[in-house]
Amino acid sequence: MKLLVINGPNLNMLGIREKNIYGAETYEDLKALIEKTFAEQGIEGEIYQSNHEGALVDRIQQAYFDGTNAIVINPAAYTHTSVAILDALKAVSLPAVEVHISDVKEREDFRQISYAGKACEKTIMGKGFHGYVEAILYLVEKYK
Ligand code: CA2
Repeated sequence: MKLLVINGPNLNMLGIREKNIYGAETYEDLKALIEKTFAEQGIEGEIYQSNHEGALVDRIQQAYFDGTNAIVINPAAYTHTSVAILDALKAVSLPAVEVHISDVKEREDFRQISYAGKACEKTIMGKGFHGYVEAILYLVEKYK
């Protein structure tokens, strides 16, 4: 099984600011946790991060051609604005799980819509970095 984890804008800044919302651990720590989960599950995995909407769309499209079986995605702020990312997820039609580190439903009104979430079969939020582990385990259980 080949799994792709996609992270959107500013998530590379984890642990630097807004520690009260996203925790003190860094993006490197998050990548290490995800890599460990890939290894424990015996699956092939890739982690991709970009601050650019079009680059995220390109990477989702690439997943259709490179043998990816499922996607875990935290589109970050683009969650709440990007129909392009929603359309890309629909276009590739791969099983996808949406992850948010914070509990988005307890936050500002402008965060209450998720476009990408409309193409995802499950959303995990408010569980910190562990949400990524949960998403991977869900997809492995269902599709491996
Ligand atoms: O809770 C999440 O995972 C979010 O996707 C994070 C996004 C936010 O726009 C979404 O509404 C919820 C923001 C990620 C920005 O991360 C930062 C990290 C360090 C310092 C500042 C922002």
